[in-house]
Amino acid sequence: MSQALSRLHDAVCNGSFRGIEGLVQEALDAGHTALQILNLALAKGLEEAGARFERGEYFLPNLMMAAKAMSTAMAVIQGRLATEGAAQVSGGTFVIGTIQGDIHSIGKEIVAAMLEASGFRVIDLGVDVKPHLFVERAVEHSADIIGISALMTTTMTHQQKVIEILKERGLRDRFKVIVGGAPVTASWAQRIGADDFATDAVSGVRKARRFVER
Ligand code: B12
Repeated sequence: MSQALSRLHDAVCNGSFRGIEGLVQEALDAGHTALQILNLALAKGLEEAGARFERGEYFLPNLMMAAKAMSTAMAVIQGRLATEGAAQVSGGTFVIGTIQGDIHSIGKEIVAAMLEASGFRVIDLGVDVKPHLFVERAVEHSADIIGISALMTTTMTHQQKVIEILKERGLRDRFKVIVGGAPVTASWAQRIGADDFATDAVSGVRKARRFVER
């Protein structure tokens, strides 16, 4: 890893959000793409913070600082992520949000940014989104795909409600549904009747593109 990326990785992991914009600029000046910065430095830095939390070396405030550092840095490269993917064809409309009871936003935002970079029109509903709102916004925006993020085993169960509402309203065939987030598995997706699942942004975007290219 280059020095610029390594400094960014450490800044996210240590939650040093002040001045992190300058470190992102240094990495860009050193010739790194926004996608490299995201995948090699920012995401890995947050991953490390999460691992320290799980080992009991970090507490919630450390995580919150790391998350703030990540989102501050993300704001600098968000536009570039979209430009880097601008040459690609339009992908359709993707409604995304984090399910009710869950406020984890970082993974969802990365997926949203990478979908945009890949040519999708993205409608981001934010966090703690009630199941019926996924359905109503998807209808309103004539979406092709609904993406539901959940980072906790306790909130993951609400992903199922979105699919139940789609069925109740006779809309199940109108949208593809992709469930995502660290606790989600293929068997969970199958059990609740989702069309697919993803536990990382790259495969999520690849699967989404497959749906609209059919
Ligand atoms: C950062 C973090 C926080 C931050 C969130 C900040 C923010 N703005 O998002 C803060 C500090 C606020 C937080 C709070 C809490 N957290 Co927290 N948090 C984490 C942590 C360390 C990292 C999550 C993260 O951002 N990862 C980085 C991103 C890039 O990865 P990702 O989210 O997995 O997303 C990727 C994929 O999953 C996928 N993806 C995600 N969504 C979607 C959607 C679609 C459609 C697709 C295709 C793909 C996709 O693509 C993404 C990019 O590659 C995890 C531990 C971990 N290792 O996951 C715990 C973790 C998720 N948190 C946990 C807990 C318990 C909590 C709290 C309840 C703590 C508390 N006691 O208050 C609260 C929850 C509040 C709530 N109601 O939601 C637990 C959940 C346990 C469980 N039951 O399953 C975890 C697993 C930690 C642990 N081991 O205990 N947390």
